[in-house]
This record gives sequence, C-alpha cells and structure tokens, in this order.
Amino acid sequence: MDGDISSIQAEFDSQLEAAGSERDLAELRVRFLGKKGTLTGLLRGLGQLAPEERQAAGKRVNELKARMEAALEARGAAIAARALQARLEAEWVDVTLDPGRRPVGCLHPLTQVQHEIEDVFTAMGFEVLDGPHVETDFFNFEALNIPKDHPARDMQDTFYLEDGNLLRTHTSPIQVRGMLKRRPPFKIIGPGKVFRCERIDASHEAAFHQLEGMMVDRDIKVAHLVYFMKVFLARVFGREEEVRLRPGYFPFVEPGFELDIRCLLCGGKGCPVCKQVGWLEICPCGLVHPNVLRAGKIDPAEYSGFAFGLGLDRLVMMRYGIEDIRHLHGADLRFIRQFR
Ligand code: FA5
Repeated sequence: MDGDISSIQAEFDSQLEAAGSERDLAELRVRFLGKKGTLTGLLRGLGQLAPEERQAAGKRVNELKARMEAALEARGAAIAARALQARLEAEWVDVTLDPGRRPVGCLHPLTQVQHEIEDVFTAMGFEVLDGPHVETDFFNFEALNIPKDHPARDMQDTFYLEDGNLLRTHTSPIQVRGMLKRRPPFKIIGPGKVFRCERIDASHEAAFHQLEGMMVDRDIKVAHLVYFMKVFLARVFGREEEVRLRPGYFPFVEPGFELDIRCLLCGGKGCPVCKQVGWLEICPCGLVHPNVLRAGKIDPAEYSGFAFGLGLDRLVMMRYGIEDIRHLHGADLRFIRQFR
C-alpha cells in the first residue's frame, strides 16, 4: 500500500507540473480524485486490508487527497494569475496619450457671406426664397421679357437639357415665382447657384452664385433701389465703398443700371480681375419692367418695383481680396480653412 501511495503521488506531481490550463487541471482532478479516479480506487481497496493496517493506510490516503486538493487549488490560482497578467499586458492602454485633434469643418466663404447678406436683408423686412436649378424657358426667359429669338438670350450662354428645360442662367426666375405666390407690397431675396456656358477666367466661372432681390409696392423709385444697395454694401464691407451706377441694358428692367464697385484688389489701378478698368460689375439692377410685373400677375398701373441680381462670388472676392474666382470652386481645403 505504501508503495502505491508513493507512486500515485509521484505521478500526480509530474502531471500537475505539466498542467498549463484550467482545463488540464479539471482533467487531472477527475483522473485522481473523481469517482473512478486513482486515489478513489485506493480508498475503496482499504477494506481489503487487515484492520490494524487499515487505519494507518487510510490516514495516509486522506493526507494525500488533502495535499492533492491543495496543490490543484494553488496551481489553479497560479494559472489564473498568469492569464490575468497576460491580458493586462495585451490590453494595456495609455490613458495619458494625447488623443489628437478632431478635424473641425467650417462653412465655405461663399455660404458665410450669403448668410450675412440674408441677415442684412431680413433685418430690413425681406423674405428669403429658393428656386429650382433646372428651370423652364418661361421662368428663365419669357416671363422676364426675353421672348424666343430675342438677342438678349445671347447675353447668357445657356445649358439646355434634352427635355427642353435648362439650367437657370440667373436667379431672376426666383422673382417670377415669388411674384406669382404673393401680393404687393413685398420684399424678397433669392440666393442660389446659376449656370452659364462661359469661358472660365479670373472672374468668370461656369457655375457661380447670384443673389436676387426685389421690392414691389406703390411708387417704388430709383431712390429706393439706391438706398437699399448703399445700406447693404456698407453692412457687408463694414464701411462705405466707392460705387458707381451707370446705365445698363436688361430686358426685365427699365431703366436698368450696372452697379460697379471700385476694385479692392488693385485699388482701382487695373488688374486681371477688373479687366484693367479699376471697377468691377457686381450688381446689375433697375426698376422692374411692366411686362415682368404682368407676368407675375401684378398690375403695373398700380404697382412698381426694383430688382437687382448680385454676383455673389465677385462680392466675396472683393471682400477677402481673392484674386481668382477659381480658388472659390477648387475644393482645396487649404484655401477654405483660411475662413474658419
Ligand atoms: C443677370 O444675371 C441679371 N439677372 C441680374 C439682374 C437682376 C439685373 C435683376 C437687373 C435686375 P448679369 O448677367 O450681369 O445679370 O449677372 C449678374 C452678376 O453676376 C454680374 O454682375 C457678375 O457679378 C456675376 N456674374 C455674371 N457672370 C458671371 C460668371 N461667369 N462668373 C462669375 N460671376 C458672374
């Protein structure tokens, strides 16, 4: 019996030494201490011993059993501690690490200035309207007193769609849609993108932005137009800039004017942006032509109005000293980030 106990202990010790996981330990427990385990078999065999031997042998087997239990537990604790250490090393996080900055976006300078102008005009009682980019011939031309075959159509090279519609060449169709939906007196503005088949240079783009304005009431005169233009430009530039009004022809206004601003890029000396003349056309305007009021279902005998069509890109160029319109449309983040 003594020999059996020693060899079982030696076998257990060597298997315990080799056990590397909780699973190995569970198997070892079953192999030695389970119902059919080696040590359990030994305990059962005690009955066959002579009574005087049985007590001493029983004591030794029970001691071995207690030692095995303790050894299994100690080994289990060591394996768990090793696993925890391995996890701590693998899942280590440096909580003091700089997380870096998240990139913060900003509005495009055109959008910023557009919002500013909207604020200036809404403070003076104007409503802000929108309109579709794809327009009908009626809203883009006919209702604006530009019938088919009128030479004025050549002033705005148009992208026509296969279905006969077109990409709006200016924001003036917003005026017509606005007139049809309201009765005078009213004041509206309509900012948006417009499209022309243009040769692109420092001050011309094929897709650019305008901001339309219109006021209709009884007895509206050129003086009203000049007043609103002056207030608006002074607010946008933060001071009174030098402007000039000269006659201009647009079929939808009579009389029509060109409002030019002194080129702020060259101070009036002449540069590629102002085409060497020192002035830049930014806001054609005039009193609304009676035919246009009629197209908007407004009686020209009772009401009159003014309208203007601001070139937004050029205004932004003047405000920030941008020497080429293509910077505004190049999607270069280094450029746009300057306006944060
Ligand atoms: C018009 O589009 C008229 N609808 C404006 C108007 C409205 C006049 C109401 C009277 C009453 P014009 O084609 O001149 O007008 O364009 C208006 C402004 O848009 C110009 O003064 C200029 O600042 C800007 N603009 C015109 N073409 C381009 C272009 N290719 N790229 C950038 N800006 C342009």
